This record gives sequence, C-alpha cells and structure tokens, in this order.
Amino acid sequence: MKRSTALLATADHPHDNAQRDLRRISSQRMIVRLDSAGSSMPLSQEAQAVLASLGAKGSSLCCDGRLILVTLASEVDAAAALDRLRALPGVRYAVPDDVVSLAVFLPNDPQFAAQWALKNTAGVDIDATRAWDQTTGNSTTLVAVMDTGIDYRHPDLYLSIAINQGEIPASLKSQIVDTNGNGLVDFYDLNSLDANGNVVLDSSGQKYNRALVTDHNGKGYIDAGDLMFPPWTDGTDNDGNGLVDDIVGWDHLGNSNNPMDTFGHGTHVASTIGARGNNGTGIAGVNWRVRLLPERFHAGDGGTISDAIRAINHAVTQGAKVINSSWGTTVNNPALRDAVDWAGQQGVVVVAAAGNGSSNIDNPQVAYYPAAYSLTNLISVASVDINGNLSGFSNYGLTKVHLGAPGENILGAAPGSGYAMWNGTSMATAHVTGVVSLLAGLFPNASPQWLVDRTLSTVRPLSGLAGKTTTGGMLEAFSAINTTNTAGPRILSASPIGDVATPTDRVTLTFDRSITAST
Ligand SMILES: [Ca+2]
Ligand SMILES: [Ca+2]
Ligand SMILES: [Ca+2]
Ligand SMILES: [Ca+2]
Repeated sequence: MKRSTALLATADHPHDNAQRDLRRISSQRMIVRLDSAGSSMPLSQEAQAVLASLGAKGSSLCCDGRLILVTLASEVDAAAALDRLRALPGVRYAVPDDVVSLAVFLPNDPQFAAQWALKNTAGVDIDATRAWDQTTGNSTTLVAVMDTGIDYRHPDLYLSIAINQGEIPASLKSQIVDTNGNGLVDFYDLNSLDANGNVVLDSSGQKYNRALVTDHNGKGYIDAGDLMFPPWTDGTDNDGNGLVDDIVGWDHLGNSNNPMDTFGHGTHVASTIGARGNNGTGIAGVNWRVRLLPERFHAGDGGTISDAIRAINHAVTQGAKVINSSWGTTVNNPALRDAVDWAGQQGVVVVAAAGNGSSNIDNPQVAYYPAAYSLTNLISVASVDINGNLSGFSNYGLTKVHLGAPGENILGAAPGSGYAMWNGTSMATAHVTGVVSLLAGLFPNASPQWLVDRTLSTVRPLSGLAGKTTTGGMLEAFSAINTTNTAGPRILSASPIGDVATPTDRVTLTFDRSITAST
C-alpha cells in the first residue's frame, strides 16, 4: 500500500533493527497502526488485555482510529512492550513515538557550542542557525577586513582569503581549473576542493592545479603564504593599480604584499565574519563562504588616517561589498569621512565599531569616527552581552549608533592555529559585517542603502538598547536574510483612491519611510 506521510514511512521495516528502536525510544509512548478503521472501541478485547497487562493506556490518534497512541506505565520495559504489541492480531506495526526537532542545522565545528553569539538557549543570540537554513554565504561576495592583517594560514581561514584575480599572471590563470565552480580563482581551486570543501580528482586520480603552486610553508595545504613566491608573484603590477603583487590583500602599514597578522585582532574579527563553517574545525563564522580581503593598516598600537584611507581605496577598487571597520578615532578628520562616503558611492557598506569608551558618541566632544559619521552606507555598532544588555565598555548614541551585536566573550581564531576570547565593539561589528555579507550574497545587486536599511529594519528590540541606539535593537541574522520577510516600506496612503470618475495618468503613494528606486 502507498504510505502517504513521513510518519507512516518510518514503519516500512518495523522489525529490522532492534538497536535502532531502543535508541529511538525516548519516552514510554508508542504509535500502533491497526489494520482497519476503528469504531468507538477500536481495540480488540485481546489488545485491551495486553494493554492492561502493560499498564498502558490507548487513545485514538488519527486516521479514523487506525493510529493509536499507547502510553506505557513508567516501569514497563518499552522494547518488550513493542514486541508484544507487534504480535497482536490486527496490528500492522508498532513504533516508538520519535522525537522530532525543528529543521535547524547545527554545524560540526567542535567549538560551536562556545559561540553564544550565534546560538544559545540561555540568553540572546543573532539567530544564525535559522539564517543558515536559508544561506551560508556566497563565495563570490568580497568583504574587506581593515585591521591588523589576517593569519591567512589559519586552518579555519585559509580557504576564504581572497585572491586578486587581476594580479594572477596570465600564464598561470589560463591553466587553473575552477574546481568549486564559482567563476573565480580561489583557494578551493588551488586545493582541488569543490564548493563544500570535498577533494575532487582529475581523470588520473590526481588533484587539480597541483602543478601550479607549491606548499612553500609546509602547512599541508595551499594558502596565501604559498602565493608570495614566483611564479605567483612576478614583480609586476599585473592589474595596474599601483601595487606590485597585491595578490592577497595588502599591508598598507609596511607597504608590502604580506598582510600577515601577528597581533591577533584582525584574525579574530575575520573569523567571526567568515571562519569556514561545518568543516569539523574550530568555530563557524557568520558567513561560511565569504571571500576575506586583508587590508592591514594597523599594528595593534596605532594606525594612521592616510593608511586607513589607502585601505578603503584598495578595498573598494578590489570590489568589496562590505568593509569591516573594527577601529576608530576620536578625531573628526574630513578626509576619512570623504573616503567612507566615496565607498558608499561605489556601492560599498562600511560597518564601524562604536568604540569602547562607555561614551555617548552623539556628543561631539567624545565622538568616535568613522562610527559617528552620518552617512547612508555606514552602520555603527554597539556591543551587547549574552543577556542583551549594553556592554559596560560600549559606546552608544541615540542618533549616531544604529544597533547592538554580541561583543563579550566572543570566541574567534588566533594567529597560529588556535582560538581566543575577545571583548569589544570590534567583535560586535564583525557579527554585523557577517550578516550584511550574507545579505549581499543573496542580493548581489542591492545598493548599500538597501543593505543597511534591511539590516537595521529587522533588529530584535531590546530594552537595554532603547534610547541608546537609533533602532533600539540588536542584530537578527534570520530576520535580515529571510527571503519571505516582507518588512519593506508600507503604503500609508494613495491618492486618488476608490472609483476614479475620469481617466488619470498619475497616482500618488505615501510610504511609511523614505524610499529609493532600489527599495
Ligand atoms: Ca573557484
Ligand atoms: Ca597590483
Ligand atoms: Ca604581480
Ligand atoms: Ca570551522
């Protein structure tokens, strides 16, 4: 007979695996399928006698009495009871009442449980797991990390480091097989991996692209450090952007093509945005597939506005969709403002830390930039703790700071191959960048203003952020990327309305917020 539901399908081979049955029995409840539809008394006298001997109660569950829910007394052995129920005449099958769970996918990264910011049951989180049911990222989305560099050899990061397509010598580029099929040369290809990180082999059983690059640093895989040798670096500015051999980001501080992080801040931030998820290693980033562009301009003890602006310029011209700015200054430098504004005109969102001074940055005396600039492509981020309270160290501002995100006890990657806990609005900012990059992956043609509006209009309201931020809420990944979300601008009124007596060539709509052509 045809079985029409998943529940019934579990009984196709009801007797074949006693061990499995035992594992499945999580309570003293079983579902019994009778051969024929029941009446007001669906169970035979024999069946009722068996139930009574098991201390069990039966009640009709479904399907004109064909499905009965049997609840055993607590002391009765459930496996033995199943056997007795199955032996009864007129019983087609008896199966444990299985536990079902929501379709939430938990990644296999061993330290995921410590990432309270992404998922927890005790406090607030950004609801990342529900977001991942819809998207874990798009491997063409480029995110710049303006920071202390990135440890591009880290096992949770090396696949996600962006390669400058224009700087790859043409003789190499023409030979590279795109093993993950995303149209770009990346570390998936150079390690002969498909989009899910599984090794793929050519017709002779060998890895693709293996002859094109050498594991110089002996990590056992190909990472950005292996591209800092000929023939990948050829002493030529192949893409003509003024920087020779900027193959994997740039070090604006040392004016070199090696953006290695030795301090740790940039590596941590990068991992919150884009550590490879579900790879059986370490942690999961908010975005599992993003391309991370290291823009090193800071050593941990200071950077300059001019290097920051150079980093913005490089990120924008490389095609970044989002720039993570987990840094700032109390000096209101108009050149920095102009650079951030220009990034917006080029289609780039800048996500900026509100700062860690416990200050109201609406006050120009203690403001923090770029977070305090009023620009439509800028998101300014405060830090919250696991209870959704504004962190004691976090800056805030009802007109300048937009939302909160987790920024305390955040586990992220550390230089080497380890992990470390950091606190700060830097960490909060990285979570927001992760979500904006997920959105940008789903909507590659969206304007910066749309991405910003979507992120801010889908926050989770928190009392601890009311009066402290423009939205009064914290980052909510699922609501932001939910493709069925209809929280767009609403029409408040239309004119004319009702029957229009004469032909008209215009209708005036009034929305609940200002809109642009991309809204
Ligand atoms: Ca590729
Ligand atoms: Ca170049
Ligand atoms: Ca070159
Ligand atoms: Ca991982």
